[in-house]
Amino acid sequence: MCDIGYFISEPCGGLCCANAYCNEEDNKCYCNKGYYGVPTVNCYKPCKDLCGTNSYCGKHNTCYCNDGFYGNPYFGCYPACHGLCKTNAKCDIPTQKCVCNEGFFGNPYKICEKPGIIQFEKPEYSVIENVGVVVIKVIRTGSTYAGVHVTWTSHDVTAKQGSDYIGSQGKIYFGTGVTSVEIIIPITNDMMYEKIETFSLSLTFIEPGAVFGQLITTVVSIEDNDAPCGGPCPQYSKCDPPSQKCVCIKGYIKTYYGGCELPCKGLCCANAYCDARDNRCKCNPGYWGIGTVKCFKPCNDACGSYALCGKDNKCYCEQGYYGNPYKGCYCEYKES
Ligand SMILES: [Ca+2]
Ligand SMILES: [Ca+2]
Repeated sequence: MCDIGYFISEPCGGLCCANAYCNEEDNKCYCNKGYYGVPTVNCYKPCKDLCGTNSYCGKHNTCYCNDGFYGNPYFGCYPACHGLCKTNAKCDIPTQKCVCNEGFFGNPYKICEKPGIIQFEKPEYSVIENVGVVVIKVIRTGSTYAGVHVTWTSHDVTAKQGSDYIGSQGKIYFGTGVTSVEIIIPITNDMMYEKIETFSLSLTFIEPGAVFGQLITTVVSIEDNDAPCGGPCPQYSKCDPPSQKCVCIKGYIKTYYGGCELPCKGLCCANAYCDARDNRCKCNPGYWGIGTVKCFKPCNDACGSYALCGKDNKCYCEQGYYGNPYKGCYCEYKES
């Protein structure tokens, strides 16, 4: 029972609403911890305690994602692209998809790299004509992520497109992960002797995703394997490069049948010569004999003055002269 003059009074006059309490010290209503509002009217949990992870209750008692977080704040907010963007990649906020940074290519969820470099493997190639093809390698270093088309063009130097090799232009494709692609150029085997012939190949256009390196031109030499003059020249002849015909070597002459042989077949004996007019051996002037057998000086050149060599190869004094024809003849007869 209360003393006289007193009556039961409820704390704070019983005015505190639900989720509020009366503070005995000042006899005032306050919202319970974690509740907001006017404690005599309505105490409420912000946003009805519905905000998910990484979100907060803001204006109009509405949930909002924390700064740098995205998604539905009532179901929980997540960092940009769920934090899945890897090296050299960033999150595209509107789509929440990872993309490679500008100038980089690759899989943004794994790695993005600088564009691959495409160029010829070697500055020059050599091929033997009868091999049939030359295989020219184009290589890619660095990122191999992008699928890239590359075009090439050929240029004649001394070889001619269409007759010495086939292919004026073409296109090659580097698929993802591919580091090397071959350009195969057919070489014409013309079976004709010729000098080394050359042509060049240039890379001309490349799709984005890769860039050209330094080596975008290569020179191809076609080495001839055809024999000079179409094969070995006959005996005593050699190939004349300008005309590509076999010609007789020095000192030899052409025969009626196309071969080469020594003048007079080389049968002339000493002190004889081959007469080009009839290809026969003749004794040199002042010599007697048969050009292919023996040529000799008449009487061995032993006749003295006013003496002549006879058909029997003996010396005789000229008519009207007397004496020893080997020592010299005299006009008058003298007892020797
Ligand atoms: Ca050729
Ligand atoms: Ca040839």
